[in-house]
Amino acid sequence: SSTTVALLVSSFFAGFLLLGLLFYAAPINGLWSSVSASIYTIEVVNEFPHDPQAFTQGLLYAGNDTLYESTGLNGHSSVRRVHMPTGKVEDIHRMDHSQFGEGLTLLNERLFQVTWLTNIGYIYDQHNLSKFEKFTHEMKDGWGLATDGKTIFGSDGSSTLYQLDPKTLKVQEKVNVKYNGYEVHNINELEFVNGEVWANVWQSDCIARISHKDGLVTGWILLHSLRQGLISSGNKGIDVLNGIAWDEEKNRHYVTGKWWPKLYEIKLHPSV
Ligand code: DDQ
Ligand code: CA
Repeated sequence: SSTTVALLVSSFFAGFLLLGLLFYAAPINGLWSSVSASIYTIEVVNEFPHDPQAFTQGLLYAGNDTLYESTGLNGHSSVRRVHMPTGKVEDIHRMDHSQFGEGLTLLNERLFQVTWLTNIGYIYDQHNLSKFEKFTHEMKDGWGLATDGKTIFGSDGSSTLYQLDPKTLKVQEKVNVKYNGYEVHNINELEFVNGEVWANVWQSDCIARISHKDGLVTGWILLHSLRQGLISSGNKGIDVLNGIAWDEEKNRHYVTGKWWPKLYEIKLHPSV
């Protein structure tokens, strides 16, 4: 009958309307964007000694159980080669008291380091840390550095993730780091991991996994258990989580913090 036809037609349109509303409203309510980033918890698979005097600002793994580390604070800043299993400092360049060491990355046997509150950086010979030269860069400040072997990623404490040309140190690209439409500020120590950029977010116990192409945060790694564990076992004076290193060959992830007595090898577990 005609009423059945009218009912069918109207319910068809009502269905359309509902679907339309859902598609329209879901992004506004964050229904989709909130599920777009994965959350990871961690498991500690190994722990190693770490110099509790090191105010860690840059960290990287160079193969052969060797880490390079940059430390901050005026009068305590350094670049050092560290034997990972023992935490023993094998070579150290102590920086001038006026300098505050920050991010560090290794490319073609050269260590690039930036410094806090300046546009000045240094390039060291990986095999002889007392051999170095100076450079300047165009970021607003020097916080984190990392590399994929071609380009240098940099952070300056804002939400900007830079890409620098390793030859000229000029900015080639920059993206805004965003999660759920919000800018993520305080992007700090960096690591290039398997096509992504991982970043310590200063004063959080979290690492953001960032797509460097568009700046979108694709995942959050929650590491609060590490700092809390250290504090509850008596290390009251430690500072924030900072320092990510990746062993590409064995796909191992290492993290530490400023004045932390330990370096942790961690495994990620996806949650929710
Ligand atoms: N940054 O690592 C977040 C880039 C800088 C940390 C600065 C910590 C301030 C320490 C206080 C210095 C007092 C001389
Ligand atoms: Ca790093």
